[in-house]
Parts: sequence; C-alpha cells; structure tokens
Amino acid sequence: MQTFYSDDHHLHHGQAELNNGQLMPCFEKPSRADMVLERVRSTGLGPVQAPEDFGLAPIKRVHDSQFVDFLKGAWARWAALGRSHDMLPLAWPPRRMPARCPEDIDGQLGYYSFDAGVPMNAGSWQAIYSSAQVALSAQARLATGDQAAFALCRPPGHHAGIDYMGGYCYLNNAAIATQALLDGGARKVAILDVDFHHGNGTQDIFYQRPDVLFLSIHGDPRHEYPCFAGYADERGEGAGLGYNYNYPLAAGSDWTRWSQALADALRVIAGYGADALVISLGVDTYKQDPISSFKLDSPDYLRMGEQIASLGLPSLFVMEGGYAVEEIGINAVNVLSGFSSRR
Ligand code: 5XA
Ligand code: ZN
Repeated sequence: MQTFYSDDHHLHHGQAELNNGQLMPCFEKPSRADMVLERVRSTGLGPVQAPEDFGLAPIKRVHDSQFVDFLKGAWARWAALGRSHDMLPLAWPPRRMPARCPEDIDGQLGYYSFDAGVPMNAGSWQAIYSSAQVALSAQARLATGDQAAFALCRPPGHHAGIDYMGGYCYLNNAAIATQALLDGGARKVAILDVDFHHGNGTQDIFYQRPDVLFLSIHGDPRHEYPCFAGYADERGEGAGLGYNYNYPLAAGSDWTRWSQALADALRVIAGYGADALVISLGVDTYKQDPISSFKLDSPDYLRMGEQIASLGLPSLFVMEGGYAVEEIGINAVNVLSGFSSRR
C-alpha cells in the first residue's frame, strides 16, 4: 500500500491546550506522525511518497472560500500586531448573540472556530495545506486504479466543518479527498470514521447530501468531546436524510462492543453501493490513549483492517487522532496491514 506523507507537518507545533481545566503541552504533536512514518517504513508496508500540489481549488470544493483565505492569511495578521506566541481564539458567539463576522483577528478566530484546540504558529498554514495535499495525492491513487492508499495527514481534519476549525483540525482532509473522488468520477463515496471522537466536521460538510454516506463510531457526546454532535438521531437533512449514521458508545467500550458497531456500519456501507470508501483513521480508541476512554488493544486494529477489507471497496485511509505516541504507529499500521492481508 502506498503511503503519502509530507515533512511539512513539522512546521506546525502548538504549544499548549486546555485539558481538564489545565493548560498542558499539546497532545497533537509532530512526533505522532513521525512514529507512524517510522512504523510504515519498518514494517515494509509499501513505498512512501511526497504529495503533489493540487492547489486550493479542491480544498474550496468543501470549505468556504473566505474561511480558507482566513486560515491562509491569519498568521501574518497576528504577527503584524507584534504577537509571536501561538495564535488562539478568544471568544465565540453563544445562543442569541448575532454571529456577524468581526473585523479584527481575535474576533475572526472565534468566528471561524468552535473551540480553542486550534493553536497556530508561523508554519501552521503550510503544514495544514500540505496535509490536505497528502490526502488529495492519496485519493489520486484510487482514482487511477489502486485498491488502497494511506494519507499520513498531520494536522488531522475530521472536526473541521465547512467554515470552522476545532479539535486540532483546520481543513477536513478526508472530506476534501472524498469530494475529489466524486469530482473524478465516483458516483457515491462512503466515509467510515473510526476515531474515538465524533467526526462532526465531516458530518457538517455532507449532512445534506445523498452522494456521501457518513458513519462514525465514537464516544457518546453526552460525556465526550466534541460534546455537541454525534447523537444517533442525527440522520442527515433534506436530500441527505438517511445518509448519516452515528454510533455513540459508552466509556470503557472494548473490541467486543466496538466491533458490533463496526459490523453494523459495514452492513450499511455494503448496502449503499459506494464506488469507494474513505476511512478517517484515528487510533485514539486505544486503551492507553491519554484523552479517550475506549479499550481497544493493538491486535484489535489488525482485525479492524481485515473487516474493513471485507467490503472489497477501493479504500483511502486518512490519518486522524491518536495520542499514545509510543503505540500510535503500531496501531495505525496494524489497521493497514490487516486490510492488506485480506486484499
Ligand atoms: O479526533 N479528535 C481528536 O482527537 C481531538 C480531540 C480534542 C479534545 N480536546
Ligand atoms: Zn480523536
């Protein structure tokens, strides 16, 4: 299986985030992708390639153009104020406050985000942009006939919606790749999100569309981040009604429980008739993940890959979360190896 990867992710290195009421070093750090890359290489999963540059057009197919331009230019505006520390949002519009876009950078950071888990430094935009190009390059392999590809994206993307960032995510890599598959001729694409956290951004982007089936298995939003989306009764809207499936699971869910949800999700995907499958591959379902509460173990990820392979669909794996850095490579590559062993 071909892996796409860009060293540009090192340019993005947030300093701090809020966790349990404390300001802590960011969990989403460069060593995460380094560990996955090392494992891809040491297991001989397949060649590793740098991404092509597809430009901004495919990004703006799913994201609001002004939001993308804001992300691109935000650091320069921040630095022009003499600020050299990480850029972070400050305020958000709650219920009944008019959500007009303010003019200054602090207001706009709040306008274009839903939480403060999105630090940006001078090199962040380049890393964010390259991460999207990694996903686009990997999808191009599927478009030319490969049965699978791995986009080793960092920063991740599945919390980023049409016009907002949040939860370590700025551009939605999986959604951008999905739209590119459709634009390249696929009629229908399914997205399976196996990250511990609900893929609220991906849901937002495709919620009203029948040409993308979105399924997410995640921690119950009554207790888990992102807190305000991911309930089972969110089934899509308008033409998209019936094409959104959420599987919220209780804290402590292990492979036995988790794989029941997977079996149902795979049944739904099989009935949808997709031309391709995109997997938002987070491995923060791991039992020792520092910010999550599921109990999957490393061998479970092999079985996950095997079961996903049973669909027989061209499959694009897009890296999302996973913060047990010592094991992130083992767990992510186990999914890919399990998949490859059955195809
Ligand atoms: O998949 N999403 C994540 O791993 C980010 C969670 C952020 C929690 N503050
Ligand atoms: Zn996650």
